[in-house]
Amino acid sequence: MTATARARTLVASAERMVVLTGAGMSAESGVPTFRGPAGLWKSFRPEELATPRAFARDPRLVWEWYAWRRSLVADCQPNPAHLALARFALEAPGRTTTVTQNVDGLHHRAARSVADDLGMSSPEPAFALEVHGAIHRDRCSGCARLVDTPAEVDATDATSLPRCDHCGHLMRPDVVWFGEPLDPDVIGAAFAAARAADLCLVVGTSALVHPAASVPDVTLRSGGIVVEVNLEPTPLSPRATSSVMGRAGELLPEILA
Ligand code: BV8
Ligand code: ZN
Repeated sequence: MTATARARTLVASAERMVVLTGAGMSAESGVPTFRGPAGLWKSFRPEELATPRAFARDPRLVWEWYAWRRSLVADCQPNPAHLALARFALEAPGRTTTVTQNVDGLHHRAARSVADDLGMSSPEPAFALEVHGAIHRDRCSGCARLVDTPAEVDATDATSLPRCDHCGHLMRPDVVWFGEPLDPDVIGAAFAAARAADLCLVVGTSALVHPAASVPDVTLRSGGIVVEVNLEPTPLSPRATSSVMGRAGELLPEILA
């Protein structure tokens, strides 16, 4: 039996599944991953820009990076991996919970388009828990007020950066930076789904960033198993019952068929 066929059998016999996704899930949509050559921006490592200290030191530079990523993501479409997962979740509501580290919103977009195709009123069962936030939303760095559809950011000079019309503080992307706590309700829901799952499907993540990277271990500790899909082995591979090497966009439609 091929690794893909085995993964498909394991997924088919799972009662409750939690899915953890990372940048590799969106790679085939054209969104650069973090590690490896594609992750660099103007020779900055993501960890150098995605921090409160970087924003305090040079908000214009940080906004220039997020404006670049926002415009890039806006031109990307969900790929067959996002669509297969959305269909799987919508066809058996309550059976699957998706937890994503991605801030690109592509899981939500896939959920909406598949729900339309299936003539379903609510895409919500296929919405992902965005534990690291969402790049298309702004949040005030002072009063935390959210702006869902922010204006395009002109990051050419610091005086033109967006400010809160309530308290005047600088707006920032509504993402979680390194050294910042995750939203306790969102990560709490992710861990609860991981505890209740008998299978954790891990797709396109190097499983290095915490606490998201410990979602599979929560499922393992509560007696469940891990199935991994990645281009290459990761620190998680030794703990996976099945590790399928390849591209998520090609493998997930087969595994979730
Ligand atoms: C916090 C949003 C505490 C912003 C991101 C325990 C141990 C060690 C360190 C820590 C620890 N606990 C906390 C830390 C510190 C830190 C951390 O984990 N550091 C790491 C670097 C060691 N964690 C934090 O700081 C977290 N906060 O702990 O707060 C606290 C508590 C109370 C009060 C104050 C503080 C916050 C972490 C969140 C940071 N924000 N993103 C933005 O996007 O700009 S993280 C960001 O990087 C992503 O969201 C993602 O999580 C991570 C990138 O990882 P991946 O998604 O896996 O991407 P990567 O490129 O690495 O890998 C891609 C994979 O896909 C590869 O394996 C590749 O082979 C594969 N692939 C590629 N193409 C394909 C594919 N697979 C299949 N198909 C393909 N086509
Ligand atoms: Zn404010």
